[in-house]
Amino acid sequence: MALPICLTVIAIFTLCCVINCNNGVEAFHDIYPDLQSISARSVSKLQRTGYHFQPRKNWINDPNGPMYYNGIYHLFYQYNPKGAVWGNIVWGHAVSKDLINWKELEPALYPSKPFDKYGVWSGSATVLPGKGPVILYTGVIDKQSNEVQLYAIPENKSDPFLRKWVKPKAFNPIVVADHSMNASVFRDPTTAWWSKDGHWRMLIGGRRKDRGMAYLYRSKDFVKWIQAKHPIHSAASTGMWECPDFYPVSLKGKNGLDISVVGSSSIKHVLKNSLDLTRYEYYTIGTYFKNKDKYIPDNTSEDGWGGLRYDYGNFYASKSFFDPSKNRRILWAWANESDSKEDDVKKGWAGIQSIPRTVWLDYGGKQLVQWPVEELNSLRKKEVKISHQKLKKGQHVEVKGITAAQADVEVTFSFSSLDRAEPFDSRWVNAQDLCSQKGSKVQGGVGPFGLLTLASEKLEEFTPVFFRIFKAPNKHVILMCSDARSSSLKRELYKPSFAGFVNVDLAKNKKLSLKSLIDHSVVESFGAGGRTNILSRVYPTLAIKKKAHLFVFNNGTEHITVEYLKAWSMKSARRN
Ligand SMILES: *[C@@H]1O[C@H](CO)[C@@H](O)[C@H](O)[C@H]1NC(C)=O
Ligand SMILES: *[C@@H]1O[C@H](CO)[C@@H](O)[C@H](O)[C@H]1NC(C)=O
Ligand SMILES: *[C@@H]1O[C@H](CO)[C@@H](O)[C@H](O)[C@H]1NC(C)=O
Ligand SMILES: *[C@@H]1O[C@H](CO)[C@@H](O)[C@H](O)[C@H]1NC(C)=O
Ligand SMILES: *[C@H]1O[C@@H](CO)[C@H](O)[C@@H](O)[C@@H]1NC(C)=O
Repeated sequence: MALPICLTVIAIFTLCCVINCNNGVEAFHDIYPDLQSISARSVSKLQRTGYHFQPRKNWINDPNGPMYYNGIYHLFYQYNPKGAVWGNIVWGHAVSKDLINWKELEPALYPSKPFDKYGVWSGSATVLPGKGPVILYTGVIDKQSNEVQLYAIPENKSDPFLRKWVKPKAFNPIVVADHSMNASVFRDPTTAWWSKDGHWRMLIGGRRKDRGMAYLYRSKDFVKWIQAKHPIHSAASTGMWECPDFYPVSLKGKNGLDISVVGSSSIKHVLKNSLDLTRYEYYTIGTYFKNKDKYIPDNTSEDGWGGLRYDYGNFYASKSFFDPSKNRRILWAWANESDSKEDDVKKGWAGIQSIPRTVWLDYGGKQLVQWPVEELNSLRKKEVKISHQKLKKGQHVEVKGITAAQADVEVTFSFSSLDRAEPFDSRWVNAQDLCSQKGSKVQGGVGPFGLLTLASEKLEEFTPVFFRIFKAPNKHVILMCSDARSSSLKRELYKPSFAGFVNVDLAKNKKLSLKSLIDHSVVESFGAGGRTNILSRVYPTLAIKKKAHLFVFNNGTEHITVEYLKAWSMKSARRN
């Protein structure tokens, strides 16, 4: 008799959580105790990705502690070994030589000590020169989710895969919240950076009332940590800052920088926070005043809910690391499912990682640019091309000859005039709302034009990824959408019209480029060379496997030319 009551309570709890999100009440995750230990009898291959990272089965969320060490890339991730919804969390562990083909190992961290008995939550890795890697992570010490910060080190640094990690008794926990802080919103330590004053520094996410903040700690020996007087930065009304990430970027070129590079005049810093309240992230670009232990965003970077985003879609809890082997900074994030928990239990899996992306500062220094790591190209097989294809209003042309459900496509569109651009209404501040008003089916002036991905032959289902250009008083406004509303005939799915604005100047160059990585249940798109990016999770019912099609389309009065398009069938990555 207890079961139905219990289910009702769970349903109410989940609902409360959803309703209360905006009041700043704990929204860390919905919890489904009845589902979290149901092991899948079989794993459904139907919507599984071919080349995005996901473990063989069960639930994953945040990427943790990504690093490069002795020729091997390590990816850890929040993982439920027992079921396909959140719960029973351990640090899953996979290793790779190329960031694309992975070998899954046994979990690296699992609750084993009084200080992490109720959870081994997110954290980061730091490679100490001459000493090897150290993981900093959050341990949950009680059922009230009070959190402390811990460290773990490899049991045997000579093991090339660093399979086993130990949590030394000495000094653990290394950081606990002081009495002025709320210990249940105090988590996700960053990679530490080293300064010439002889200290390591790292950040921990938190909140005071509604103010989101990144607490700063410093240490001489990596085990005794002292809290700085002030957080490195905070912002009003942003709620809990999860998974802060803080790193330098170069003002000169695409090379990444080691996290400890500071103070030079040719760098800026990036601070990214994942907002627990809204479940999306934003970042600012600014200056790190290391003598004052302060970070101040540039006045061109909005510091709040409307700020710049790495990705305007399904992309959360991201984390970057510096790859010294190729002098680049690489960014990962968790992309959750858009179907129901019951679907996930049936599938036997939930959650994928984005394709790892190289990230650098755009010229002008006002935003970041991202692009899939070059190693992904090793999966390209059959290639098809289209060039100088004109598209009139209402026209769509198929890109034939590739596996459209598992593909990589790059296209450059051009147009001869912006005269027909629709007027922009200055009240349109939210791109996603605008895309929901002006989707691909609403014909326009210049655009909508772009790709129809994961499309069924007769377009009963398709996920359009497209641009639409508006005329504002002194400039043009470019909207990029990845609209899931027509993605599936299945109704009970989350189908947002994800969108962002694209900040490029069309006066000089009447061209826009788009790249989409299509992988069964994910469409990960990069607009204008990676300046605006959107990852969508979609679950077609007709446009699956060989029945998926890819088209280019135009639904605006201005003629559009596909200057150049290349598309590739993609091989599956090795994932064990
Ligand atoms: C601390 O944070 C938790 C989780 O958001 C919240 O439920 C609790 O009310 C907070 N405590 C205080 C004293 O603000
Ligand atoms: C450490 O790993 C190396 C390489 O795998 C191995 O040769 C060595 O025996 C290991 N040491 C211990 C103490 O297990
Ligand atoms: C923004 O800061 C720059 C210098 O960093 C300054 O020249 C400019 O006037 C500022 N703009 C605004 C709107 O405050
Ligand atoms: C183009 O617009 C027409 C008219 O609204 C609509 O029927 C059609 O579905 C649109 N095409 C796409 C690809 O959305
Ligand atoms: C991913 O799933 C959708 C649909 O359930 C939610 O609306 C999002 O909030 C969720 N995203 C994250 C980061 O949890």
